[in-house]
Parts: sequence; C-alpha cells; structure tokens
Amino acid sequence: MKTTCPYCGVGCGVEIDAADRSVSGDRQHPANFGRLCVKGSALGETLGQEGRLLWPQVRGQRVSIDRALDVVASELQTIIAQHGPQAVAFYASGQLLTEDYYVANKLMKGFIGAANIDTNSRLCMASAVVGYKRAFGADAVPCCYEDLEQADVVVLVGSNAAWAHPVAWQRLVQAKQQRPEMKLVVIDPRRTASCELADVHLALRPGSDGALFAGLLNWLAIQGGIDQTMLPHLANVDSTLAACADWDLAAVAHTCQLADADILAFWQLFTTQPRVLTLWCMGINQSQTGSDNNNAILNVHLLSGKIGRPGCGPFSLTGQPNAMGGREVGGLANQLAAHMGFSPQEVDRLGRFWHSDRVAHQPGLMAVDLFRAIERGEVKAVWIMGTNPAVSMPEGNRVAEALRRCPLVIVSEVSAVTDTSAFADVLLPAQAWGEKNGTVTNSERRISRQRGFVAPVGEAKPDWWLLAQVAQRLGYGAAFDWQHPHEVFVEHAALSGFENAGSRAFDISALATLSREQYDQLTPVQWPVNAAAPHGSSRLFATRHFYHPDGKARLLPVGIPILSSPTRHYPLLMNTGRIRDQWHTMTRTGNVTRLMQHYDEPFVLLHPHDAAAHGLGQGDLTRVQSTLGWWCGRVMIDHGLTRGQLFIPMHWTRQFSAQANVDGLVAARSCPVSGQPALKQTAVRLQPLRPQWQGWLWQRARCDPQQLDYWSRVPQSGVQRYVLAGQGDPAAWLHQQPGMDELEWQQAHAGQQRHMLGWRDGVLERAFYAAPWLPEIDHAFVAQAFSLPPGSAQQRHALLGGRPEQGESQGRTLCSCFGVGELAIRRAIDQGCQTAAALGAALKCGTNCGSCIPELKQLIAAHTVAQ
Ligand SMILES: Nc1nc2c(c(=O)[nH]1)N[C@H]1C(S)=C(S)[C@@H](COP(=O)(O)OP(=O)(O)OC[C@H]3O[C@@H](n4cnc5c(=O)[nH]c(N)nc54)[C@H](O)[C@@H]3O)O[C@H]1N2
Ligand SMILES: Nc1nc2c(c(=O)[nH]1)N[C@H]1C(S)=C(S)[C@@H](COP(=O)(O)OP(=O)(O)OC[C@H]3O[C@@H](n4cnc5c(=O)[nH]c(N)nc54)[C@H](O)[C@@H]3O)O[C@H]1N2
Ligand code: SF4
Ligand SMILES: [Mo]
Repeated sequence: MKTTCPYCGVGCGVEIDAADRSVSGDRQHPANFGRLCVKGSALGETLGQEGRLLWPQVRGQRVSIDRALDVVASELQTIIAQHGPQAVAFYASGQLLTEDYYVANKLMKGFIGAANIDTNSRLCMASAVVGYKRAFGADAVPCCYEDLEQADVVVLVGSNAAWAHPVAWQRLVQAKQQRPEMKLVVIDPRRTASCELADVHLALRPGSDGALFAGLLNWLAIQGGIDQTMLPHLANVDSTLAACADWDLAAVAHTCQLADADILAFWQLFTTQPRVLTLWCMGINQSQTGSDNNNAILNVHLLSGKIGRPGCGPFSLTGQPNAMGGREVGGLANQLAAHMGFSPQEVDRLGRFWHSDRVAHQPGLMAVDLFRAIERGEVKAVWIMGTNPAVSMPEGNRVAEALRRCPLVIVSEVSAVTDTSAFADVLLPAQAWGEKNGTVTNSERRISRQRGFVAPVGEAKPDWWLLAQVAQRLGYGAAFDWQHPHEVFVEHAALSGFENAGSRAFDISALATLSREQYDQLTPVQWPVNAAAPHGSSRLFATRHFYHPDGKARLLPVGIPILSSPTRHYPLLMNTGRIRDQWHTMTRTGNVTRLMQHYDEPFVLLHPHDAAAHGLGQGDLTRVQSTLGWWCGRVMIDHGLTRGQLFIPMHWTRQFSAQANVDGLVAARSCPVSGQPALKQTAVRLQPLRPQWQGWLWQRARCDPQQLDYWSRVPQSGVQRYVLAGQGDPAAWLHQQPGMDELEWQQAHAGQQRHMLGWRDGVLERAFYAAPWLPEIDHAFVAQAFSLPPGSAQQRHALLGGRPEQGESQGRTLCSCFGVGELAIRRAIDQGCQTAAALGAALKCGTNCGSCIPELKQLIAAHTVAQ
C-alpha cells in the first residue's frame, strides 16, 4: 500500500508492507524516490492505541459520537442565534487532509456565513502567500524538486532544511556531490546543520534579510543583471529600483552586520550564474516584515529572469504536509475557496456553486486576532482541529487563558491529552495517519494520496466526516451529503475549474471526473491539472504570463527591515525553531523512544561568551525570561551562534516538561500585511538555576512531579524517565510522592549521592538516582530492567549503581536510525575513522537517512582540532 508521510512539506511517498506494516520509502514517488528521514522511518512506531483519544467526551464525560455531535451542533446553533455567525470560529491546520479542510471552509464560509476560519498556516506560510499574490497575482509556487538537482547556485535563506526538510536536503547533498561546482549560500543568523555544505554562510543580523535582497536588486541593476527580455512582463520596475537605490554595499553591510566580501560573494554568484534557486522558510516568513521579505526575494528572481526555467526560481518550502492544500481550499480567513477572494463576483460565484446565499462577504479574524476576540468574549465558540494553539501560538499563556474562559471549545484530536485539549468542552476523536484517507499537496504543488491501511482506533472518525455531520445537524444537509472523501475531492476539483478560464492558478479540473477507483489509485501529480495540462505541471511561468489582470508580475519597493534590539533588562535575542527528530508539539514524535534520543530534554543553545558571562556551562540549568514569562531547560554551548543570540526549540510542552513552552515568552507582534507573527526575535535575559540536587526517576506511570525547580519526561517502553532538579533533600522529596509506602526499598548512599530502587513483589517499580550534580547513569540499562524479569542479587546491585558491571556506555544517540551513540562514535574516531563514510562502515551510523552526517562530521572536526 502506498501513502504519504504526514510530517513535513517535502511530502515523501511511503510504502507500507501489508504483512508486517513496516514502513519504507516509495521508490516511485517523485518527491523522495525511496528516501525517508528518521521521522518518516519511525512512522510505524506511531501506530496503535497508546496515547490516542479513543472516544468523544463532553465536559469530561464519555458520550456516544451522536451525542457529542448533537451537543456541538445545538450549542453552536444557540450561540449563532443569540450572537450571530461572527461569534463562532474554526481554527484548523495544515495537517488536515484537503478533503477535511475543504469541508471546514465550506461549512464556515459558505453556510454559517462568517469567514472566521483561520489556521496554523497563519504562523507558517501566510507571508509567502502574500508575497506570491502581490508579485504573481496568485499564490503559486513556481518551482519543483528537480530544480534542486539542476541549479548552479542554491540560496537557502531562513531555512534549516538539513533538519526541517531532510529528504529535499538529501537531494541537494547528492546533487552537490555529483556536481561539486554547484554552490550553496546559506543565510541564517546561526550556523546550523545546513551550513555543513555551504560555500558561503551569511550570519546576518536577525530580521535584516529584506535589506540584503534590496541590495541585491540594486546590484543587479548596476551590474547588468537585469534580464531585458523580462521587462515587458514586469510592472513597477522603475519605482522599485528607485526605492532600493540607497541599498549599496556599505549600507547593506552596516544593516546586516556582514562583511563586504561575504555579501559580494553571494551577489556575484546570484548575478553571474544562469540558474539560481532560492529556498526559504520560517526565518523569512515569521517576521514583522514577513510579507516584504518574500517580495524582496521574488523581486530579484523576477528582475533577473531567474524563474520559470529548470534549476531556477523562488521556492518557498512549505512547513506542514498539507499547508499547500489548505491554501487551495481557502483555509485562511482572508481568502475564499479555490484561490478566490472576497470581491462581489467571487462571492457570487461561490454562492452559485455551493447553492448558498450565505457565503461570507468579508475576511474573518486571523489567528492572533481570533484568540484576542475569544479573550474579549466576542467569539464564544471555537472548534480547533489538528493543531495545538496553547503551545504553538505566541503569547501561549494568554491563548490558554482565553480558551479557559471561552464558553464552547471543541477540539478534534488524535492524542488523548494535549495542552490545548485540557480546555476542551467537547473532545472529538479524529482518525490519525494510517487510518485517514484523502489527499495532501506538498511544497512543489504535488497532490498525493494519504491512504488508510489500519482500522481506526476506538471510535475515531475522519475530520471531514465530523464536520459534515455537524453541518447536517445545523440544517445544511444537502450540501454536506458525502459518503466518501472521493466525493469531497471531486467537488473541490470541480470548483477549481468553475468559471476559471485561466484566471486562477489553482485549477485541477481534470481531476473532477475521477471515479472512486481512479481516486484510490491516483498517482502523485502537480497542479495545475486541467485540459491544457492533463498530466500536471512541473514548473509555472515558463511563458512569463502571470495572474494579475494585465498578465504582468509586479515588483514591490520593499526591503526596509524592522530590527529587534535587546534592551538593558532583556539584553539577549531569542531565536526559536525546530530540531531534527521532533515534530512540533511532540504529540506523536515525543512518544517514539528513538526520536527522543537525539535531544531528550528542553535546551537553550548559548554562545560560549554569553554562557560564561552568566556563570553557566554545558549541562547547567537556566531560566530564560522575557517580559511575558519564563522558560526552564538545560544549557548547550554552541559556537555557531552570534554573541548576544540564543536559540530554543519550539517543541516542549507541559506534557513533557515543567516550564518549557517557548511561546509563553514570545510576543504576538505580526506582519501587518500577512498577520504572521514574528516568532524568531524576542528580547530575553538569563537567570541561572542552581538546584541543590539533580536526579533521574524511572517509574511506570506518568506523573507531574511537584515542588521541583525543573523536570522533564521521556516516555520509554513500559516506563517513564524523568530528569529532576530541586532544593532540599532529594530522598525527602521522593518520600512525599504518592505510592511510596507500597514499595520495598533498596538504597545506597555514597557521600551526597542517593540511589534508591522500589520493588513490589520482586518487580521493579521505581528507580531513583540523585546527587548535587546530575548523576551519570546508563539509561538504556535502567530502562531495560523494567521490562526484564527480576535479576540476580548481583544484577540488582549493578542496577542500584545505575550501570552494568561490564560493557561500555554509548552516550547520547546521534544516529537515531541505528541507535548509535556519541561515545561509540568518539571511540571509533579515536580508532581511526576519519570520515562520515568510515564511521558508517564501522558502526552503520548515517547510512540510512543521513541526517546525522553533519553531526558526525562535527565530531570528526572537533577531534582533529583537539589533537
Ligand atoms: N524536524 C522537523 N521538521 C519540520 C518541522 C518540525 O517540527 N520538525 N516542522 C515543519 C514546519 S510546519 C515548518 S514551518 C518547517 C520550518 O522549517 P525551517 O524554517 O527550516 O525551521 P526553523 O527551525 O523554524 O527555522 C529556520 C531557520 O531560520 C533561522 N532564522 C531565524 N531568524 C532569522 C532571520 O532573521 N533571517 C534568516 N535568514 N534566518 C533566520 C533560524 O536560525 C533557523 O535556523 O519545518 C517543517 N519540518
Ligand atoms: N516559537 C515558535 N512557535 C511556533 C513556530 C516557531 O518556529 N517558533 N512555528 C509555527 C509553525 S510554522 C507551525 S506550523 C505551528 C505548528 O504548531 P501546531 O499545529 O500547534 O503543532 P502540532 O503539534 O503539529 O499540532 C497538531 C495537533 O493535531 C493533532 N493531530 C495530528 N493528526 C491529526 C489529525 O489527523 N486530525 C486531528 N484532528 N488532529 C490531529 C496532534 O496530536 C497535535 O495535537 O507552530 C508555530 N509556532
Ligand atoms: S522529509 Fe518530511 S515528508 Fe519526508 S519522510 Fe521526512 S518528515 Fe516525512
Ligand atoms: Mo509550519
């Protein structure tokens, strides 16, 4: 069975073995040709009932699915009757399938009659959407993945693709191996894993990208980099060039805090090489000038004619698996379905297609404003589906408080407990990956099928079905009368071609006549798919015809950055983002043991000088504070940061750690055009945490350790591992925990170290190791003791010591695919492995997905320096 990975926007094809449900890459899928990254390879480990939301609940009580849907419909109806349609809202997700998304949008904008449906894509791709619409007249990504292989120069800006789009990155790595003359420019304030391959790394001042690209536009004009044949297809050329004339090398170097030679290296490559591909992601979009950043990039590709040809173009990498599908169906509050806006003609067209006279006439609330309206009590009901806003929205604590006060919170979820579902009045169990059935669209506009291959757990239902059932109960039955996602899909496809005639980029009308069998067998295809391009379209704009009424593309006079400056009280700038093996709020990847091995607790990357200035070293604990709140986690020293900047991953939540949700610190400052919040620049300060003890606790059941300065949890097979830090006597703390009296305790005290094992009828229930410092314990060895029969006295003694009598510890896992640890890798380097390939031959590390290779190389380099 073939399906598609539910994580990132690369959109890799996945093949499921019918016999044992093992997962491998689909060799025929054009996005990945058989490759998978570590998250994709671990998909099999996310199947099953554990941690899943199995049945509906209304205000904490289990109810039947019918009853839950009745409650949703009747309470929504009451609120609409009393306060009007604007008092209800949906908050959806780029992780829904296109069919789910289409139905949610149709219900809200077409029938409830308000446009209050927004999505987590507001935090993600909203600025890119604005950029494309302003430049091309349509939200249309021009490129395809083959361009990765065909480019002479690849510019990676505000993207850590090595970790966030690993399979696209591997294609790039391979292309560069085959054609070493291909150049890679990475533009990112910090040195990331993606810089491993870079010929030029521009560690620019955060937020200054607009100036760098405005300077490049100016440079193109001065250095003969304008494609004269492009000019008839462009509007606003003179005014845009005039506006950027002051961005000379000196001005750019000053604003971006870069060396002249580095800037010139980039500009010259861009100007002189015929095929340049610019890839960008959240470092560009999540900014107060997010929309302008996008147009600054689009400007240089348009003016130089580096678009619509192989190996060329501006290519925004989409984050989520179906961020693009959401844009197609109108998931954002400021657009209607199928790339339509709110002009009277478009509202009328949609009304005729849907047979509804209630289609919303004006845009609805964008994410930040939506949660503010909930806070003010203007929006009284919100249906959240496929996203975890209490964690992922800026000012997360304020969002959580708004949800707590909201009279009706409906949450469709696959996980039993999340930070958001804690506020739900109604919880609806959704089908997860492997169960659900429909389509997604990846970064390169490629529509692929996600297919169900396991039975749904409990009473889980498809998201589209839950929405359609509520629509039926609200009295809109005929318009929501589908029995299968195929019927939703063909309606969506028909709408894309309805009165289109080339006016709207999104057109998949050739798929509107698919039979159910054809839909089930649909092979990946790139839109547009219509009469003119029945087999899809790999690249757009080859004819240089754009979607503005005059057919031209628009340059925009943009580039003036808004630069965040730290303050006296908050002197550091906090950057946030992703790590290699976790997905967002960890509701799925956080439960997969091998994905938790790479980084197993919340951490802050600090420049060595900033750490030293605060008396902090590698492995210490610290608080990070902004004006809005504080965060707590472990220090990791990173020489790749610029002094004054730090980085915290976005992933940890209240389910996994005491105080590690970074969005509690981030202010909701947004780009005024796209409404996308600036999540990458927050002024903060450090407050070192000096616990009197630190320790490890393994126990079978989950708990919420109280009265501690810090804790963090790692689920392991059959046992939970906690790292703890507190004040006072650790043994006294442990004795306050519930259930202590029921166990028989075996203890060892050595100086200030406390090691304690709790047994029940000879079965290990708890293991606790504490000391004034973080004790070194062999984690795999202790975890294993929870799944093995009770051992000999000698083995128990070893367990009390926290390490096996013989054998060597592996250390932190770097290669998650083969479980190879840092210590093992260091030993192999000591023994002569001097390349990643040699390490691979000796230990297998890096030979599957390859995403640990940058770290393998770093270890080899560090070893060489040390010698
Ligand atoms: N492993 C993993 N992969 C993922 C995801 C995940 O959760 N985990 N999520 C997916 C999603 S939804 C998304 S949106 C993508 C995001 O993918 P990326 O955008 O690549 O990931 P981030 O880590 O958020 O940020 C990228 C980089 O932007 C840099 N940056 C910060 N400020 C600036 C700036 O002012 N200018 C420039 N040029 N760069 C800056 C950061 O240092 C960071 O390295 O990843 C997708 N893939
Ligand atoms: N500080 C900071 N904050 C950020 C970012 C950042 O870079 N820095 N990045 C932002 C970006 S780009 C994004 S995309 C967001 C992501 O943030 P979220 O969307 O909030 O994160 P997820 O953990 O992916 O949330 C998805 C939820 O849907 C559930 N789910 C999974 N599959 C299904 C399904 O099929 N149906 C339903 N109904 N539920 C399902 C999951 O269990 C999970 O709870 O975070 C944003 N927040
Ligand atoms: S690169 Fe993205 S789509 Fe491909 S396997 Fe990894 S997470 Fe899934
Ligand atoms: Mo995203």
